[in-house]
Amino acid sequence: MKTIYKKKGFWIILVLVLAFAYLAFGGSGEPIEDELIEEEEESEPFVVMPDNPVKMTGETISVYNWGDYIDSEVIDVFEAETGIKVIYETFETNEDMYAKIAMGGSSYDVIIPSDYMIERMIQEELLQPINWNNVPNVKNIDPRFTHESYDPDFAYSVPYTWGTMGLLYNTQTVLEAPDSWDILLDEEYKMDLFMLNAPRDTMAIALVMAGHDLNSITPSDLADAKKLLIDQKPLVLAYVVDEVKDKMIAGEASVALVWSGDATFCMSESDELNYVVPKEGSNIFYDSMCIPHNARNVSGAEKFIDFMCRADVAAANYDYVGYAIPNTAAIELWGAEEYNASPVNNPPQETLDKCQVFKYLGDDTRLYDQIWTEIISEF
Ligand code: SPD
Repeated sequence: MKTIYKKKGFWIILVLVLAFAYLAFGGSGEPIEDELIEEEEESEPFVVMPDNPVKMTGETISVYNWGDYIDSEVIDVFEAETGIKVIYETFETNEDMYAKIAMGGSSYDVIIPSDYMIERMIQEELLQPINWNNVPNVKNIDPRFTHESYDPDFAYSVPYTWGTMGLLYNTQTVLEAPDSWDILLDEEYKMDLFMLNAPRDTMAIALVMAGHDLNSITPSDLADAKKLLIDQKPLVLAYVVDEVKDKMIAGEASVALVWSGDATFCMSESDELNYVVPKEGSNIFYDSMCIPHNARNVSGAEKFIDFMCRADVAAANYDYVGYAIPNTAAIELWGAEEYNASPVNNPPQETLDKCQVFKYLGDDTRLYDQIWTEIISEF
């Protein structure tokens, strides 16, 4: 069996122990009290590539997912186990994904939208119900994440990841830990802030900053949010999505509006970064696997979704992607204690109580889109 997935922690400990033994007793047999050699983190396997991959069958499935949101080696294992080729495409925002599907020109077998977009796509009959008999690994999904408001009958969506929006900040330049969104308007961080290039998400935070509900459709609330974002523009270094991770790790700005999974990833790469969900409240989101109404290979889609719900696969994928997962068996396998110790994965109840899920806003969505276009076009 060829090992392809590695859990952080195990190998690093082994390497450190061996390094210590060598340094302490190597050569002369005398203990040496110098510092240990630090090695790159390695880890133990979660999922293995089969020794004898099945022959490719000619069958394909097309998967449409967010950028940087799957471990490509998971896809390799799926192909080797099933003989089904995965055609994989990515999008940056729910709105981009929706536009492509709603236009009707393209057909995908599996897509991974967020809550409010799932609600919209169910209403518009762009998704098909899932046959749970063909997705037995759904048993691994924590019931706390099923029957959510956007899919109350738990018929169309299989939870993939979840998280919050918050501030990722550099502790070397932001000396006092922020607890408020107000830092996003602080002149001290002029050209030192990244904002998300995602209309619904960024508008929601602007609404909260202006003292309004993050699902508001009241024109005067939206006008306040728009003004706030336009006034903020001189402070913004860039509106970004996935690029925010490399940029924050490289220390290019002090503060960024991010999704929590990206914060987890960045914090695993840099000790200088920290994450907070501001006291005024925020968004909690759920991204879920769905089968579009016009999927060509429904049975392949079900196999893929079932595979992604397998404990070993979801654990491996979490290890790579960093977003919190709703898969109890995978969390156990990855290490529940370490997983739950992260306040990013496991926010305190008082934080969660201040977070809201986005609702689909019907025709008023157009107001958001118009405002966002004006904000971005003037950048
Ligand atoms: N790099 C992919 C990030 C996907 C995050 N989804 C968040 C959705 C919030 N509405």
